[in-house]
Amino acid sequence: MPNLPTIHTIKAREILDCRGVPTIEATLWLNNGISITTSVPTGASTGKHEAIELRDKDGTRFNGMGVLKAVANINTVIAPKLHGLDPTNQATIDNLLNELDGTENKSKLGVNAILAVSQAVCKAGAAAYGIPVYRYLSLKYRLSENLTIPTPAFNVINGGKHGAGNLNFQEFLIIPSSRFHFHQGLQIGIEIFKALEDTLISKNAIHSTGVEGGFAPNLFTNLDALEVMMLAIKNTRYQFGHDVFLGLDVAANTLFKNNKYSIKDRSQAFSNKEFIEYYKDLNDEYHIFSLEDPLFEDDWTSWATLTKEFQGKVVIVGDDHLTTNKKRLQKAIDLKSCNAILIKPNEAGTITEVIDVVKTAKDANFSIQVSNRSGETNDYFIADFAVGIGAEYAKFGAPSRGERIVKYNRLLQIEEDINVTEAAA
Ligand code: 2PG
Ligand code: MG
Repeated sequence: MPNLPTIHTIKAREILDCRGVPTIEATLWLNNGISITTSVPTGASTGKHEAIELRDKDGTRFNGMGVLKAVANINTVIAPKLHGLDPTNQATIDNLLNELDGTENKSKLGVNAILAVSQAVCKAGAAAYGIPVYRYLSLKYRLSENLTIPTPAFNVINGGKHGAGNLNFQEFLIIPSSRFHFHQGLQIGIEIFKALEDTLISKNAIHSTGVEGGFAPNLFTNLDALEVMMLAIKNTRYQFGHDVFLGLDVAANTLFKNNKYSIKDRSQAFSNKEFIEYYKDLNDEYHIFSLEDPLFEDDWTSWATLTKEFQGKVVIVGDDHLTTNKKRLQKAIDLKSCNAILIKPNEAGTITEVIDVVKTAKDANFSIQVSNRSGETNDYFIADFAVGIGAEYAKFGAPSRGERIVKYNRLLQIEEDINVTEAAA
């Protein structure tokens, strides 16, 4: 076997995400002259247990959101330590990054700096073998038996911190049945998205879009949004409950104040118990397939009650609740507070840690949803990652806008690549 190339150097720079907010891009050169480039996303609705992004807080640049300190951490602290290392030694390099940082939440170097390097090393490892990232991850970690494309979950209506501010729930999702091939599911998502636009126009509702490319309409209540989605589905040839399903990311932290949940659908705030009853009614009406962050992130008891009430019939997803964190996931497994995890690499920080979380979740039969962030770049690493770890679902925003579409298009490429290579084998 020929010698694998080693890392020559890595260089980071400040670029902008899709909202015009600074983020980090890094280029890693191998000693055989091959280079790879990657960039990391950032979130708007962040859970308080996520690893910490380093921001400059210099009010004279980008409203304090610059990342020059994190960039400098890569170029001056991390880069000299990587020279000569084997890029396929992901765990060794990730351990080194954590040692250099030395904090529990990656606040010294910044999770944005650490993930940019860890992701670059992963891409470089694949490049060293000359294979695509999804295949490299699959062969290296063996987290699923077969290579499959995750079912897409399309964020077609943006509310909460992602919308125009008049809907409380953050994401209203369309999820095609997993019996469809990925390219069919994508087509279904696009056709329903178009039908949704037509439905909003016919109702004289605003149909401009929010942060993740979904519509941010001026509807009266959250239920109105679900009704409009049902109407849109009816106007297509797809059957609700058979071909397509509904999902919600409530991002309930934003609704939670003084131990109560407020939504515009009701003048009085809900207690924990009342809110769980509300979800049960909602599910009777709309057969919610997947329900993300329905409750405040640290209310473990109410999460466990809700999960028990739904008896495995609804996918209860922990995002802010778990923050891709192994300790929180273990607690969720022990308390049965949910049955699915949202995986966002930049909540954790290194690829090795994320892989460990995925493995723990799979061993506990948790369903895996890999997610983009609201502040995305055109990097499609996350699409390869979702296939490489064998995720069941991929939540990459609406089927519109370049930074979202690039990830869905990458899944199309991978679908074809798998088919061609399997036929050739
Ligand atoms: C979420 C995400 C991604 P953000 O809450 O699931 O859709 O949003 O990146 O703003 O945390
Ligand atoms: Mg979420």
